[in-house]
Amino acid sequence: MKLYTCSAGPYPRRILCYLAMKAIDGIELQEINIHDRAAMCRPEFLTISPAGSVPALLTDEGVSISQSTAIMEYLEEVYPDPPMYGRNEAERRRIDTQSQLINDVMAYRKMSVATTMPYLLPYQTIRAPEASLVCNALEWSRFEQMSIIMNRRTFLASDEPTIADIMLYTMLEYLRAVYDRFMPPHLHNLAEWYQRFRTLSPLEPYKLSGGYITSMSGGIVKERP
Ligand SMILES: N[C@@H](CCC(=O)N[C@@H](CS)C(=O)NCC(=O)O)C(=O)O
Repeated sequence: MKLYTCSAGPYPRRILCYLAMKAIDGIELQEINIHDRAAMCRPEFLTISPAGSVPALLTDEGVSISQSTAIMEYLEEVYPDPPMYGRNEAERRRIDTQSQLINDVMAYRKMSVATTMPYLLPYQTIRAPEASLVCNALEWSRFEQMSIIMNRRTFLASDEPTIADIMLYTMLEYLRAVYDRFMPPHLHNLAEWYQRFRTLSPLEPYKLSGGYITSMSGGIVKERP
C-alpha cells in the first residue's frame, strides 16, 4: 500500500498519527508538495485523488481512497487491532457525529480565513469580515457540542481512543500553530481530554515548516520568526 501525504498538512497528519498509534509500518509513504499545483493536478495523481488533495491511499489491489476518514475506516478493516473505529454501533455513530463536528470546524475556519486574510490565496475571491464573525460563532458551537456528546467518557466517543480523538488532536495542533487558536478553555470535558490525549500522541509536536505560510498566501503573509 502507498500513502500520498504531506507531513505539514492537518488531514494527512490524521493518518500519520493513526499509523503511529497502531504501530503500522508496512505502508510506503510518498511526500507530496501541496504548493505545487501543477503536480497536484497531473492526470496520474488525479486518478488516485480526484480532488487533487492529500492524503490519498493506493491499496495493494490498486483501489484509491482519497478522504482522510475513509482511509482510516479502510485501514481499520486491514488492521483491526486495537480497534479505533468503535467496538459497537453506538460507539461508531458517536465517532461519526464527533468527526462531522470536527470537519465542520475545519470548514468554518477555512471559510473565515478565506474571507478575511490573504491566506489560502488560491481560494480567496471576496473579503467579507461578517462571514468570519458567523464562522467563529459556528466554530465555537461545534466545540460545545463535542464537549456535551463526550459526556464523562475518557475519550471523545468511547473510553478508548478512536479516530475521532486523532482528528480533534491533529486539528487543534494545526489551529494553534497556524492561527494561534486554542480550544475554548471553559469546556472542561475537552480541556481534560486534551491533557489525557496529548500524553498518548506518538507524533512529535507539530511544527510549521519554514515557508509554509508564505507559500499558502502566495507570498503575501510574512513568516513569524
Ligand atoms: N476532506 C479532505 C481534505 C484534504 C485536504 O484539504 N488536504 C489538503 C492538505 S492538508 C490539500 O491537499 N490541499 C490542497 C488542495 O486542496 O488544493 C480529507 O479529509 O482528506
